[in-house]
Amino acid sequence: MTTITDIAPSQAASAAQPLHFHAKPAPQPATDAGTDAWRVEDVQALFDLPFSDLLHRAQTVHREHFDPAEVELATLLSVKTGGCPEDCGYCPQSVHFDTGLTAGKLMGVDAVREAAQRAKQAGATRFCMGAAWRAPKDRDVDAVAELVRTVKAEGLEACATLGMLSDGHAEILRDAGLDYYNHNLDSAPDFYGEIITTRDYQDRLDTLARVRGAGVKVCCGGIVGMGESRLQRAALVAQLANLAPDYPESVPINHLVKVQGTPLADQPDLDPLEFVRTIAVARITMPRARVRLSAGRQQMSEAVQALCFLAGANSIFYGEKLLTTGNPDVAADMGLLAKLGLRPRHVSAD
Ligand code: SAM
Ligand code: DTB
Ligand code: SF4
Repeated sequence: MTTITDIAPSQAASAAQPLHFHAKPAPQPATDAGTDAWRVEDVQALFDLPFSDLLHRAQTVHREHFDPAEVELATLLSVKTGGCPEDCGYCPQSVHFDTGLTAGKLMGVDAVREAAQRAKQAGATRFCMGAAWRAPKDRDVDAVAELVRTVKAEGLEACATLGMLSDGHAEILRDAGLDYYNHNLDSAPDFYGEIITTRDYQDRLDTLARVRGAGVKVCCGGIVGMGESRLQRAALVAQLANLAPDYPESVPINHLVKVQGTPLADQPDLDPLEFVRTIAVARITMPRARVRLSAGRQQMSEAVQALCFLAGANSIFYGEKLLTTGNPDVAADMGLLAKLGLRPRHVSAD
């Protein structure tokens, strides 16, 4: 048996050194065309990394840009529910599918103020209002601008997701104090037509350009688990990462919530580790973005959520409800964060 006294000092020193196993160099954005755009094949190569290499890389990038213990809490409110003319195959709010949802009118200022106050009280710093519109009319935008002023007056960051915007709409929302506009690309360009037929990808890109043009911060992500391939997940992430002039400040990664009555209700389950990989790849390709572990957390184990935080997610939807479906309750989320040594982000909203 070898004891420590049998080993020369230099050997003892080296024996005490941790061993470092270096993975193959990981993919970087292509620069050969003089751009720093991500090629889909390079994003796919990230997806294909051994799981531990992928998570190590994502953790490293995360820690270079963020405090890894801090998680943003964003509360959602459906300010106008159901009756949407679009046919997005995942969505319980489309008129094309019978999901048993009762459509409603746009909520008033008082009810929104109360919801914002409750969210703030519970510790949220961002308040996101969702409306089931294909595209708001001018008078809808004016009414939502009033809701934005109401939310801002409570000292919260304001976000809205209202569908496609026309010229001038983003400016009205900006002048009301809107911080972020959420408009997701949702899937890869070549998968989009299988999920939605009432609009196309370019419509989404046009609205995103209007939001950017008005100087409103962009919240844009997608849904995973709709039957897309890994290559298509990579293509979605590449689209997000390559958005010009910069990638979104906020990137919600939703797991499909299967709602009875929608065409995707019986979609086979995605391997949860593939969802974690998607979070990690989003973190690596969009290092400064808030990557939000979004819809689908209620159906996810705590262990998978913990892996998502390890993979670089640093934001969640917080509060019992998403728009129309459930979300973990506040006590459960506070328990999970405490268990993981994570703490909610605090901002002093101006
Ligand atoms: N109508 C607007 C629009 O589509 O842009 C705003 C509201 S829409 C409900 C906002 C986002 O919710 C969609 O882009 C999609 O990412 C997400 N979403 C809707 N239904 C979902 C589901 N069943 N599972 C996961 N995400 C969903
Ligand atoms: C986003 O990316 N996800 C949120 C928010 N932006 C608007 C919506 C999730 C909706 C999940 C299904 C529902 O509750 O209706
Ligand atoms: Fe309408 Fe938005 Fe739902 Fe599509 S995702 S049906 S646009 S509310």
